[in-house]
Amino acid sequence: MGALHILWKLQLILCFTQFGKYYVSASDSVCDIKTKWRVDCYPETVPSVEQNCESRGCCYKPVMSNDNVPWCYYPSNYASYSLSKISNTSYGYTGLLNIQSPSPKHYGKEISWLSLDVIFERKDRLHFRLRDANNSRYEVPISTPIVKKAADYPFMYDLKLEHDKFGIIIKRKSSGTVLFNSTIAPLIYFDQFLQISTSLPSTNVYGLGERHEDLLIDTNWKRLKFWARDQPPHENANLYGDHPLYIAVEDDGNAHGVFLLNSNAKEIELQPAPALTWRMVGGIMDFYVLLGPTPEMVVQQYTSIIGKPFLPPYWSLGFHLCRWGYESSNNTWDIVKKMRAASIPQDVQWNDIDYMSKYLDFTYDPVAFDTLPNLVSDLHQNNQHYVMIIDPGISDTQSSGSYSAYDDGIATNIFINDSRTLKPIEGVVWPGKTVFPDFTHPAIDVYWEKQLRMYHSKVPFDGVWIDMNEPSNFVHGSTSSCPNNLYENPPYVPHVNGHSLADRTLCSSSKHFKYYHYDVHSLTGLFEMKATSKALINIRKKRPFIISRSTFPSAGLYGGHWSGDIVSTWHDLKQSIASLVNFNMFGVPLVGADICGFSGDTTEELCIRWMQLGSFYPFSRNHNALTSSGQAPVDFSQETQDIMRKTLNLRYSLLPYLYSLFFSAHATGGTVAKALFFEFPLDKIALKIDTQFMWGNALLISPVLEEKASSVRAYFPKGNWYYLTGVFGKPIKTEGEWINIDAPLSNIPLHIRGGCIIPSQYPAITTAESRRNPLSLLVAPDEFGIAKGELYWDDGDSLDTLESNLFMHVLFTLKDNKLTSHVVSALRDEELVLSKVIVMNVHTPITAVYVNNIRETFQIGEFNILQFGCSLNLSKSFHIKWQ
Ligand code: MIG
Repeated sequence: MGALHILWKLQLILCFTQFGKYYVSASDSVCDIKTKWRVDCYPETVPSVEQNCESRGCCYKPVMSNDNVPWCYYPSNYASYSLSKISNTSYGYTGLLNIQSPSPKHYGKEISWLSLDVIFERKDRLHFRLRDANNSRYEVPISTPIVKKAADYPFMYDLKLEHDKFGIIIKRKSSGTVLFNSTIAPLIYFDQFLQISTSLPSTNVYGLGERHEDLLIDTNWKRLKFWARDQPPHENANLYGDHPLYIAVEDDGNAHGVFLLNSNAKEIELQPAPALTWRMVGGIMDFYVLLGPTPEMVVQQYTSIIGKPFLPPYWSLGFHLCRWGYESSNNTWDIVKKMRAASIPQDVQWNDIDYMSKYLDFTYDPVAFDTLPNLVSDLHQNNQHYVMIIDPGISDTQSSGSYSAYDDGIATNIFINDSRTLKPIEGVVWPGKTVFPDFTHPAIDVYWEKQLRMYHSKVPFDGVWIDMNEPSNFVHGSTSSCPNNLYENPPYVPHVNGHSLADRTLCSSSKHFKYYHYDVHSLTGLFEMKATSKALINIRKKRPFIISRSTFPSAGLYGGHWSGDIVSTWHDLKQSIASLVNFNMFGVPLVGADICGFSGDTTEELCIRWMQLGSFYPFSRNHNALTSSGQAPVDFSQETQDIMRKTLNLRYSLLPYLYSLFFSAHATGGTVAKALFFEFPLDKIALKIDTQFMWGNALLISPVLEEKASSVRAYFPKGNWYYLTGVFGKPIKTEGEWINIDAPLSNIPLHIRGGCIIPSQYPAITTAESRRNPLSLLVAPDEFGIAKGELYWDDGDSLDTLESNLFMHVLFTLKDNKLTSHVVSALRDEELVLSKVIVMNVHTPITAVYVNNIRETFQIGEFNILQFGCSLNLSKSFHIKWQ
């Protein structure tokens, strides 16, 4: 090993010319690398030319092709780090890495000594990080588990460290599949340019957001960018949030995840090897590898690091209506009244920025919105809720003493400062010139709660919509531009939209209490969610409801997300599916897109199809832009209103199931809505499907996504399925196939999977009312006549019902014509009644049904559907059998 090492060094020294330039010639064998394995040595926006490639010590070989194959790439012997010391610790290993020979200084200050920690945190979760061995660097200030002692053997992974040219190789023990292998390219660690590559076991790669793209990530030389940005969603752009997690499905159907905990501007370059390269402009390399082996388990392992999703209030699973441009509280109220008169379910009415006086946060327009408090109390009297928007920009141009949001902030020095003046940095947003609260400031909670409480005493809102928190700024950097320094102009700028970190936001060198904006920019939304959540809990003493535009890992602990300014097009209708299943992977299950689209005018048909799909968004809100034509259900014809009412009634009838999924996600950290591959990772077709999705493991939603279509070509993975809409109860038995499903304008195709039992409830126009109705069970047997399901229930609005054990949890099982319940946890005061059971596809004839041994009348309908009534308190175990 030693001799090789010396030889290796010698070779590098020979490559070093006296002009301080590295030199490799493309004909050198070290440049003999297959095209698909080339790792980009010149990721800058301008194409590399031979000279500057070679001065980096890299290989230069042009390739004529349409994709982005790098012409300049790392030779196989490029200088990297060597692992010079490694020792065992109670948690795993600690090691020391030393740069083998200094790299060409293209990226500023190189860090010569790195410390390595490998932590065997759990048998299914491996953690490793690389830091500067001598100086502390910025690390993401979110709380993650601190593990001081390795998990017990055996682990699901094998780890190998390459010493001479440092590399980390992680295999899945059971299959030998290599999940992570950083030896494919040099490790690079400059102060403002960090890079590490890994091979991938397959091209089935998912996650990595926020994106407005297909579900399956393109590994054919695709670059993804991460830097929170007020960016109307489109392909190839960095959007509002940053979620550096991918999930990959291996060829044998096992799944793993890789999470890089880093909040600086970043890029990922994917290549067809398959492989990928992470590039970041600061922070440390802090990686977690999650062993699954199912995609659902990967998400649970991920949320074991970043935190499990909050439990939303039950009412927030109802239908929400919003638009920008109601213009007055009376107009807003009119819509609410029309919705009630049309008996269309609505739980929540929203207001956009037009409610404010001069767009000032924590105020309302005393003229146009004079009746706002009356509207809110009317909503409350009708068991409905009210949510309004708050933007982070605080006006700094109001007369002194007249605007406490500014005055209090100045008094406690809460705003983000300009690094030149150490005075609040000023940008421009809706109210004109504004300053920006520093949500990472230790005193932010007091300040933020005070403002919200003051406004709540005038307008008792029930939740907060936080927008513009990338943060968005209508001027570049600030009203007095940005200084010229390494934060504003780092040696390498990821290919973010706008070509500059300060574009449409604040100067990167702005000073937070402890951090530079450069490091914490993409955390703005997360920290605003956190402060808003705390404030809401203190003010309302009930479950908080927050929807945020910008998000980062851990956002799901505090609230949900909507996908921003999409367009009223069929394309964006379709793309909303990938975005909602992605956010479920990111631990933010409460997610939806603006139903009927935000900008542009919808058509009646598009809006019908969107209301149908949107009635299956975990967060279901119709929202519209300022100048777009009306798209509330009551803005359309009677026929259309009938269809929209029908689809919302369908949603409301399924809310006990949806709520159970949220409860389970809160308790176990999994998903609510998911892509088909989550349930069918071995099905090659399911791996690509993003035109359909599932609620839990039971419901398959196959929306119409095309204009003038009256059927859907839907994919049904292997198993038994039953129609819930259209021909109710009709069975499908398949080995996995595409089936044309009728979908007249009045219907969204919805199927239940054999093997599942779901609770449902008679709908009503608010959840407060639907919650009081008795429940039904829908039982869908698999090929062996077996089915399982569960129900979670609580009062729907109190804090910490899980922690205080104030919830009901019941398991249902069907086997051998017997349906039984097992009460894991019972309700104390409330009584929840089961009044009906529907069992698909029973074996006939049936002569008798016994509910807790008492004979009950029953019906057998078409497709052998068995149906009977009952009156059972769900807090008590029951057994039902038929013969
Ligand atoms: O600069 O508040 O994404 O939902 O209607 C636009 C007005 C600001 C962007 C949000 C959108 C909202 C709009 N906002």
